[in-house]
Parts: sequence; C-alpha cells; structure tokens
Amino acid sequence: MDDTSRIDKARGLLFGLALGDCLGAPFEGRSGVTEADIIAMQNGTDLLRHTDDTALALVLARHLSRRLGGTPRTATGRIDADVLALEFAEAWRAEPWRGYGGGVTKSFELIVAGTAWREAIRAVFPDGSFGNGGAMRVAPIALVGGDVREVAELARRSAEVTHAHPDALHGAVCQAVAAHLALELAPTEPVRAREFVPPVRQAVPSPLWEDKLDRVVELAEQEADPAEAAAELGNDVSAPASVPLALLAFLRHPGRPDATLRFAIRAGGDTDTVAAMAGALAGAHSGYTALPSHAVSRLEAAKDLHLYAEHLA
Ligand code: AR6
Ligand code: MG
Repeated sequence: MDDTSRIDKARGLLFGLALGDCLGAPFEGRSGVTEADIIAMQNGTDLLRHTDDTALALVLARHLSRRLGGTPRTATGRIDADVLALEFAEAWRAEPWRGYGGGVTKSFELIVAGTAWREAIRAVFPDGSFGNGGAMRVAPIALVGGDVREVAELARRSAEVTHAHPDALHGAVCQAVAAHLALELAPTEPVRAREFVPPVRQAVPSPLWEDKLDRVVELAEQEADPAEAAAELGNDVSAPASVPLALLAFLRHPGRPDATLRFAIRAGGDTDTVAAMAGALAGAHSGYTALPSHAVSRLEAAKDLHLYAEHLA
C-alpha cells in the first residue's frame, strides 16, 4: 500500500468514528429513525458535536502518537496503562458533559482523586463494567498494531484501564481486529462476511461472542434490515449487544460508508456508539475520500483527527 492510501485509510478510520458518533448522537435511545431524519442531519449546516466516544478515541490516538518512533516498541511499550488511565480521566474532568456512562464517571472521579485505576474501576461494578466504552474508542489501535495478535493485545490493554469485565475486553478486541482487517483490504476489494468474520471470531474465544459473530454472518447473508438486526443482536450500551451490530452494519454495506452509518443509526438504541464503531470500520475500508464530505467538513474535532491520522498512518 502506498503512503497516500495509507493516510486516506487512517483518516477514514478516525473521521468515520467521529462522523458516526456525531450523526448518531441526536438519535440515541429513539426508535423509528428514518433515512430522511439522518440525511437531514447529514446535510445540515451546524457544527457536528461529538460525545465521549470521539473524545476518548482522541485521547487514545494522542497516547499512541506520543509513543511512536525511537527504538522498536513492544506491544506493552506502546501503551502505558497508568498514564492512559489518567489521560482518560483528565479528559472526562475537562468535559464531563460529553455523555459518559454512569459507571465510568465514578471511576474517573476516583482516579482524578488519586485512587489506583485497578481499584477505581471496580467501585460501581465489582466484576467490572461490560459497557461498550472500551470498544467505542479502540479503533486507533488498529493503526499501530502490526498483526491480529498485537492488535488484540493492545486493544485489551487500552480497554482494561476502565473496563474489567471480560465481555468489555472481548468487545474492544472484536472492534479493533475488525478495524485492522478493514484497513488491510483494498477499498475496491469485495468484503464477504463469511471470509471477513472468522479471524475476528478467533480473537474472541467465548461462546457468547462466537454465537453472536455466527449470527452476524447469517444476518449479513440474509440481508437483514436494521430492525431485525437490532432484535437479533441487541442495540444497547453493553459490549456484546452493540459491537456485533456495528460489524453487521459495515458488512451489510461494504464500500458505502454513508449506507453503513444509516443502517447503524436506524437500528436504534445506542446509536452514537454503534455508528461510531461501524463508521470506523467503513472509513478504514473505504478511506476518507469515500466519506460524505459535507458532513465531514463540519466535524468539531476535524483538526485533531487529521493530525493523529497523519501521525499514526
Ligand atoms: N452490571 C450492570 N450494569 C452494567 C455493568 C455491570 N457489570 N457494566 C455496565 N453496565 P459504563 P461505558 C451498564 O458506565 O462503557 C456512553 O453513552 C450500566 O448501566 O462503564 O463507557 C457512550 O456513548 C452502565 O452505566 O460506561 C456509550 O454509549 C452502562 O452499562 C456508553 O455510554 C455503561 O457502562 C459507554 O459506556
Ligand atoms: Mg456517546
């Protein structure tokens, strides 16, 4: 892959994430969202404001950017968990109104007050959060991991500073590995669910996740609509009921990021996060130039998204 396409795909991944987050946010929790509602939003003129999904993805991208270069890094050297936990918590403290989950808010309060992250993240949920917060922000990992194994390890490390539950970690691994594979496919290459999903499935060895991903393949092949997809896979803030739905949105409309985003939002529920994850996959595959340009130009964080995409590419 030449430098131009690498940068286009890196931009696609980050801008796709932010675009999904911004376009999905106004519809969170609503049912019966129509194509027309989403297109009206996409064609508006207002600045597109993001939520915690993009805010924390930018923190992770900055963390990874600062650790590039120099001597070859081991996977563990690319993420300093203590520093990353504090950087996430500081981002929450600076902008607590971005729409953070209740559990993670309490963890961040404790971390900024000096509690060690390993303790803080079990304060509300003793078994850890199974929310999709680790998965929603994970996509930048796909830009630095060299292969599936490394991407999976980095994804886990990036997620575990806020999410201790195994399903949250599986969610982050699933999304990061899918983004890594999407980056590796040429934009013109056809994407077939039956070929795309197995390496993702292998990275999340758990009966729940294996079943969900098998359903994703079937639903992609049956050309399920957003309502059926949400009913079968779930569409809430938990990782197992949102990460597979985002993957399906990508697989239903490969090569058409705008259609992927509309599918994700029309599925309802946690629309900003499902669309953010689906948008990252679609953008990683098709590239920045394939994203709807009018909407992309109105993204609040455009400057930082460009900066980190170029740096991490
Ligand atoms: N037991 C019961 N409920 C749980 C558990 C658990 N072990 N874990 C999570 N929940 P949180 P996130 C529920 O707070 O993962 C934003 O809107 C519980 O209701 O850890 O970062 C983003 O845009 C908890 O409040 O935060 C995403 O949509 C919720 O899951 C989402 O929130 C979220 O878990 C990301 O949330
Ligand atoms: Mg959000």
